[in-house]
Amino acid sequence: MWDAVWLNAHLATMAPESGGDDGYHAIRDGAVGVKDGRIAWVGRRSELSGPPEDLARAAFDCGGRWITPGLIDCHTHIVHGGDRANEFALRLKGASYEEIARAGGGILSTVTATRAADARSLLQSASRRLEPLRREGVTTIEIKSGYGLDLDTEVRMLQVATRLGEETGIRVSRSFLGAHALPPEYKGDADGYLDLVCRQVMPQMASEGLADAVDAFGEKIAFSPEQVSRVFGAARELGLPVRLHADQLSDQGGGGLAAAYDALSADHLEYTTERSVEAMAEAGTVAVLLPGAFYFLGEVKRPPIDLFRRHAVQMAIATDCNPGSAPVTSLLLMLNMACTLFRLTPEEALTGVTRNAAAALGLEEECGRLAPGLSADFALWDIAVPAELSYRIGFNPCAGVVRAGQAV
Ligand code: DI6
Ligand code: FE
Repeated sequence: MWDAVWLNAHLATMAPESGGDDGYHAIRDGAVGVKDGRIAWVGRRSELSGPPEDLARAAFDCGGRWITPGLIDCHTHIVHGGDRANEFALRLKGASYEEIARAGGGILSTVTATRAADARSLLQSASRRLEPLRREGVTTIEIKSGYGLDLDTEVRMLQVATRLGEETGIRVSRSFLGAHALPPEYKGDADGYLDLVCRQVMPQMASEGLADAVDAFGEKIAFSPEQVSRVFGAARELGLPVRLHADQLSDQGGGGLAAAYDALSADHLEYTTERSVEAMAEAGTVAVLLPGAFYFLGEVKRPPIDLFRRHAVQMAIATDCNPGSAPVTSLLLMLNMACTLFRLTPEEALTGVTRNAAAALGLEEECGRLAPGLSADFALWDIAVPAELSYRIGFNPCAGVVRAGQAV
């Protein structure tokens, strides 16, 4: 006996094992059975083994709406203090993102604001940003540290991320991003800072179970490939998987570097070369595309989408929600931008915030598809066809969100 069954819905299962001849692996007039917070059965309503009241304690009529897996935002910096609206104004007057960063603004201004914020205010401001994502059907979110750059603040950020998940019921995957920028007290001493990151902060994160992965910002204005390698080597020793902010503003061989450490994902990738793409394909590293940052910084060089397709690298899409380069709190808008700016198909875009986003977090056996055994995370949509999710701008057709079998 199931706890509940959802009926009279079309299912975009996003699960190749469901068959179907499009990228949604759709089942028309389907049903989803749920038991103990997990999906027990997915299929056509006509193939149910009996009347719903014999199969489940509760039956929900979805009124012909669509069900997709709960959406997954696999790259965010949603926990942070302050904002950078002033820098936005400066950039509009002609200053570049890199110039602002080199002048001590950028990430470091958010570090100052985050260090000054207590856990309560960090939780409050992050909750406000999470709310619109939740209303758009997001049931899993990745959250990075990286605006503390000292032991106490980095720990506080990931504690707040953990709390955010506990209080909202949304699944939170946490990444330690100590190697995000060089803090002012280590100016001119990157090695000294990386000593702190690798010998003290990261081991403490690991022993307290505060991080699910380790991230780094590989860029001319951040950390070199050698420095990133050092961080990844330390992560490997602690048994933590890695991901990388790679090749966003210049080609640093970031995609290949991430792949060399079997990274779960390499993110941004505007300047990534075919060599790196091949290495990513070989390692199974997911390409996380961040069209909101591309848009907001007015970039013109697009990530090599055709190469990802040709080499069968999985593509995911995320908001990058951060105060400097992507003050974005709509994942649906990112679907639209992935299609309009990067020329993804609507099928690829939805795959990028479900199945492939789960893979980017190492959660492919937990969420991201409508398939038996996975967590019962799904979203209900008032749409006629799934492509509508990518097509509309500023319209939210989400009619309900279920996480682990419960409405959230
Ligand atoms: N993600 C990041 O971590 C950096 N860029 C990006 O897309 C910097 C974010 C920031 O400016 O605060
Ligand atoms: Fe980022």
